[in-house]
Amino acid sequence: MRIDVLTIFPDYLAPLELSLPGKARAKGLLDLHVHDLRHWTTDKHHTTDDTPYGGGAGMVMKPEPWGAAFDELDIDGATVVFTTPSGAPFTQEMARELAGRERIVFACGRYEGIDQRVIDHARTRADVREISIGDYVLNGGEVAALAITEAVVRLIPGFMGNPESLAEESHEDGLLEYPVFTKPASWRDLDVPPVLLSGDHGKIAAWRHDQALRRTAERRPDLLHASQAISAGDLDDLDVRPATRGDAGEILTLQRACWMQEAQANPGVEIPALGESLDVVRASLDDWVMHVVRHRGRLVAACRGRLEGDVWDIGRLMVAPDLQGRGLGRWLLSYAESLASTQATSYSLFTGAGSVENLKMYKKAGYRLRGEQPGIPGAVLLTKRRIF
Ligand code: 6GU
Repeated sequence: MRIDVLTIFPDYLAPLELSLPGKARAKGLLDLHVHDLRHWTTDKHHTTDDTPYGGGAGMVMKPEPWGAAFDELDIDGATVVFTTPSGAPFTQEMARELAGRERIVFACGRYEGIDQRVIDHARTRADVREISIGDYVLNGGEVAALAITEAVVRLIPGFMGNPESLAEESHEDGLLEYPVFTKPASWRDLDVPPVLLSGDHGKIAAWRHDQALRRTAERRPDLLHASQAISAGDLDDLDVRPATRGDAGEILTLQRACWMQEAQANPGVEIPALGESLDVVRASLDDWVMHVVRHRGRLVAACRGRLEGDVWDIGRLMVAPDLQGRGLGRWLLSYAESLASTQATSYSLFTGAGSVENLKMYKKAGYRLRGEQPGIPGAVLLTKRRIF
């Protein structure tokens, strides 16, 4: 594989000479070239930026040096990666795909970005990707090019001594990695989990899978598919998506079915979800982020959330009565948490003071009782701090 990096800070890419990419170069698997974009400027100040047409803050990278660099580096047929915070999020899947390319050219943007015509022009000559490495802003795309290169190069066939260790790593099977331990078996009064010393490989594999699931549910519920919450094999093909107005009728039907048992568990308590009309349910979809779960077309579960100050308020967590008790509600709760906007620092929800099963599940999921829910006699408020 040949990689070219175009940047106005070539020194930033010095680490590429080291460690993993360095090893790949030594093995002859990687031919790496870092170029200073200023080489293709024509004025004596080596200018690479200018003010934006239409006004606005910051500077924009001018097209001419990029064009000249693309011509000299002959990008035709290559994969050109523009690193930009407005790109598509970089994933392990993308790394795998890029590892199969003959030639990658990284174009590292600085300032407020690169003149759009540079990207449009590159598209006529090369396979263009605009990639971001996360939801935060760096001063330039150099660190991103470094990160992407490291993730890609270690996947080049023949690079890794032990290809199995690639397959077992975090994200490859869609779950976070399980915790790992080494000798000594006891250290500062902390013991290695006994199952790992048992020699029972079946038990060890089951424990690791369980740990991976727990971690993923806690830290990255967005990676979990609902079917992983369900142990009985007959409930695959779950489809989760944002609710639309067309779902309102089925939501109303399901919520009446689900809150009926709440009415029985909390005699005399007024339950908002039971009394609502179709119009109220329909209108609520504009005020809440509601998602519905379908199993082979049937609406079987739903939940909703919205921001109240810095609290992500979760509600209408419902699972069809015939499908309860399989972990779907627990999964849906972490899914509802994962929908929280970035400003949320905690989650809140309420349930009937007499809803023993709900309370058990919420407490297990880390929620603490905060007393009565204001405005709804007989209901209790539960909250949980968000872990970032
Ligand atoms: Cl690729 N570039 C910049 N400047 N900031 C970023 C990024 C890239 N990815 C996340 N933040």
